[in-house]
Amino acid sequence: MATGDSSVQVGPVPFKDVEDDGDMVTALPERPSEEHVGLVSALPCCTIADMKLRCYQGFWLPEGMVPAAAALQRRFEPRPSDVIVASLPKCGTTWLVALAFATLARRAYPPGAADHPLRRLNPHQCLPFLEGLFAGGREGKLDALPSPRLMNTHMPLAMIPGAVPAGGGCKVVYICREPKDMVVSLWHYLRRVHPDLEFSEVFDMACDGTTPYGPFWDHFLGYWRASAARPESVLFLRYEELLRDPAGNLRRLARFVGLPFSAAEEEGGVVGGIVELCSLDSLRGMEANKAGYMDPRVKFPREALFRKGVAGGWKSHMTPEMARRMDGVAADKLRATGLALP
Ligand code: PAP
Repeated sequence: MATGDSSVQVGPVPFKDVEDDGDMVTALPERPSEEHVGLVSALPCCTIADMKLRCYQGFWLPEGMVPAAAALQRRFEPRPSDVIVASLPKCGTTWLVALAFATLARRAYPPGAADHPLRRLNPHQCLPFLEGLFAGGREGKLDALPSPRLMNTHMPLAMIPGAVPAGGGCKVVYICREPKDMVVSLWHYLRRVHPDLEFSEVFDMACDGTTPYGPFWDHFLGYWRASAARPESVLFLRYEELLRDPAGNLRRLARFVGLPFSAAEEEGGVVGGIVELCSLDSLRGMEANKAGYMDPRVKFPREALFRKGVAGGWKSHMTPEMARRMDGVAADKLRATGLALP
């Protein structure tokens, strides 16, 4: 399905501008299609806030995404110039998506431009969501996009083996977050639609590895190991580092994708302009992020993506015992891997 690489660098274009399905750009399929029901229903199942998860090859995927995982494994063929933004939900996806889009598209859209796509679209509407397209049989839409394509996924690396095979593939930028903050963020998000959801329920599932796309440790590790083995193909970023030094990490990102900021851009304030455009306050203030839903069927408001945006918020949600338990799970699973969490 992959087409030849375009030598003319015109991408990335805001996906919503070329996608005719309106708000379905960010939508998840709720159920697997008829032809996949047999495959999916045989898998172990659990439920979080009405969302059915199925354990597929060791990862707990929203059940509508299982066929997408199988299809991605079989059919995803990246172009060498592609960039994939990857993350577990609630680890800083929206922020990284915005930063990556603003960086790769800065020639067409300087950060100060009044018509910048991030001033009229939610960041997620700017990128195709890989599994959303593959789940709905709409992956052909990727073929029509100009290079370089910028895409987004929550899938573990094991589900997109074509992304970084030895000696080929494309570039992947991953963002990792302190898992205690991730679980707090996930709970706040889910309770916008399920107000009775107990924090302890989401916490227990995270410790058991059964939150969406988890276990979190295996998700982190897949990308971590690939970044250690092929640093030119996988950039492993951390939410806490991005908070501490957004400009420094943005420069890393730009160098990694082969578009380092020039001296003229540095002098012209482009780095600061992108950091400012993509800051939590800036994005939260955009009309496109104040109204509307991530998915017209499941009413998660877009504004729920922009909450506190801090490191260490877990301290006001977890008892010391809960924190010890989750730290213990992470330490146990990550022991001797070289991956340390903040
Ligand atoms: P997603 O996976 O559903 O897209 P994601 O963007 O990864 O969600 O996570 C949302 C978290 O990122 C929220 O964290 P919190 O609940 O702990 O506050 C949100 O506030 C934070 N976030 C979103 N945009 C930004 C930003 N521009 N800068 C810093 N943090 C951000």
